[in-house]
Amino acid sequence: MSETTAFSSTVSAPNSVKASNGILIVTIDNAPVNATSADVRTGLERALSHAEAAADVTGVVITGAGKTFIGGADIKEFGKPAIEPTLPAVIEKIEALSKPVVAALNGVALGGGLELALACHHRVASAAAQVGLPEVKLGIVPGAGGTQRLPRLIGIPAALDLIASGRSAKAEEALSLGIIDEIAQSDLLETAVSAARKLAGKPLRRTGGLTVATADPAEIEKASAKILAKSRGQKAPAEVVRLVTSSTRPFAEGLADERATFLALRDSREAAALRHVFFAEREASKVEGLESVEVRPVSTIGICGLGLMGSGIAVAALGAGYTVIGLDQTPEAAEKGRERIIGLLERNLASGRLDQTGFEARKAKLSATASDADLAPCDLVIEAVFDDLAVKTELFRRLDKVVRPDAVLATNTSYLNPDDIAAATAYPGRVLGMHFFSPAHVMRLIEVVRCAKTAPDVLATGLAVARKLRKLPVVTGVTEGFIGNRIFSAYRREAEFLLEDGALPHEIDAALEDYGFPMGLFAVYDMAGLEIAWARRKRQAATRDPSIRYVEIADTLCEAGRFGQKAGRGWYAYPEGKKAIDPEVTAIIEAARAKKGITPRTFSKDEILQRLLNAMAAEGETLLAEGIAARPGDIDLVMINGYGFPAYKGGPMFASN
Ligand code: T1G
Repeated sequence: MSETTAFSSTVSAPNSVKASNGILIVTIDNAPVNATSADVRTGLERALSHAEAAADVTGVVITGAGKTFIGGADIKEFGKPAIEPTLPAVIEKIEALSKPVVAALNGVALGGGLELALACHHRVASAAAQVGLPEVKLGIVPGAGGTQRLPRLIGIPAALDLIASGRSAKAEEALSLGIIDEIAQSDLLETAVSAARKLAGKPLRRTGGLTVATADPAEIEKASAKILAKSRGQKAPAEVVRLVTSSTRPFAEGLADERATFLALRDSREAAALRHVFFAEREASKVEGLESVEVRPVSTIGICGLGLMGSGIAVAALGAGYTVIGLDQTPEAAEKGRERIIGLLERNLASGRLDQTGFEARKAKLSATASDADLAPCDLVIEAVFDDLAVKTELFRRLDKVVRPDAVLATNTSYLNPDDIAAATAYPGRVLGMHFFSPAHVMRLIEVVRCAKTAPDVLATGLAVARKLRKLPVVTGVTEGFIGNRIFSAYRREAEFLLEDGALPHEIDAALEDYGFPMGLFAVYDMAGLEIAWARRKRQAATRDPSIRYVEIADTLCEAGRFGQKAGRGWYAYPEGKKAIDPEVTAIIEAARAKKGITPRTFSKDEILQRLLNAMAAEGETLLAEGIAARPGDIDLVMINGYGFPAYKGGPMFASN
């Protein structure tokens, strides 16, 4: 006879409540994150009905198996016909039960998971538990009571902060806010059972019946305005503000409005785009053929070149717990680099992102040198030296003599061919590309370049290190500019075609910013500087195919010394540092049109956008056909995380569907 009763294939409880003094301990076991699937909801409903009816049951504890309480509603069910019971129905049953229901948060309680816990009559958490309502990150609002119950527990300002940001709160903060009632000092389940027993037979605090504490209208107004300003055209944050600030109305009315809003947003294009991004991020790290490959152990990372990029990589590596040995050309340069890294850590300390213990631990794991020999203990060396083939190959040849044969060598090159660098080393199989995006301690994206000879376990090691750096690794094949710069070059080229055809820089930038890019292409161009691209175009001039359309406008700007914001003028003028349309640039563009005999026409924002999106998607299709990118979602992730493409539009490949 089984020891447990299975209320469904994912929800069970021990047969007898004797051992738990009349408390029914209900466990949700729905790998990988205990999402509230239809089976989970059915099991919970049956367990609650049993608890209500069973004379020997005096209370209920609900907990999760594994490291997660409940990771949320089952996103994979979105877009499919609803299956009863809905999550709100199960949650309503919990809150209305005549016997106490205690949530035992054994791990993260997110989205519907936290909403279920909020309807319980008491919440106990393990010290490692975290809670949050991240629905806005999926383009939706909480759909099972979160916007109505959370303000009843913690007030409107705190609820606005958590729900509109989608951030998680650790157990300590959740306790101080009033989201949870206690943190288990010993065994979580024992603490929860004891809490349920104390509540048995007593009047129960039903969250839905609580009154929302009055808050300072000015504070609410200020918080709301900040959220709306940050939402940059997304719908969900604005709806969160509306639902939470109106949670003082009758509970049933608020629930109905919340549910209707959730359903409408769930079926929106914006939510579909964000779900696409969510799943694409998880797909990106699944590389065919690497499933059973063992990664090489990495604990010490060498970083060659301690400039802006190298020092950013060092901060990320130190933050992930690695020992870091920095190398630069001279002892002075090495010391300067070490100071730059410490300076970045001090900035994190000052901002509260890092505490003193963390700062000291990182500092203790950092050293800098001008001597190659000091890199001997490194398991992985990442070079971020000047982007010149001779410089990089010479460095890797020196490293061949210093590090172990099984140490991994990674090049951070943006535009060189990593195969050429690998070919110059003694063990090409240990070479791969790790193309970080600057500032490397902030930007999540790393393009992990699979060179022709990269060994599978070296690629797997690069991916594992990238994930430990809390980065978003996307594998790319070898091509000039990899995925991101190939797409960027294609859409920059199309934008310059548009200039010749009749559009102006500020019109193109306005179209991109209206679509959701934080900055237009030409403004970005001016910020990055025009000279590097100009130098590359000059190198390519001799071999350029004259039959392919080439726009000379950017060359003309550079020849006139208009290198961008740093030079005080580029695509725009910058009087007192403020971007302004420059009639000189308009004249240069008009002259270029005349030289090619082009009769300019005006373009609507939609026409401009469509041409740019089509150019990105077309280049993406080429990258897929060439095998440079493994899947469309990878291309979307690169453009969203490296080039400002708005996530709530899903990326160029999603947007082209
Ligand atoms: N639904 C379905 N699948 C999910 C899922 C979810 N909510 N969360 C994760 N997965 C899958 C994921 O795709 C991956 O699948 C595997 O689980 C491991 O995920 C009504 C409507 C919980 C912190 O937004 O933040 O509740 O690749 O790699 O690093 O108001 O998953 O193995 O096939 O991320 O340990 C709100 C989303 C939903 C939380 C665990 N909840 N999930 O992190 O694992 S909407 C969220 C996460 C909602 C209610 C509304 C994380 C995690 P595969 P993983 P992890």
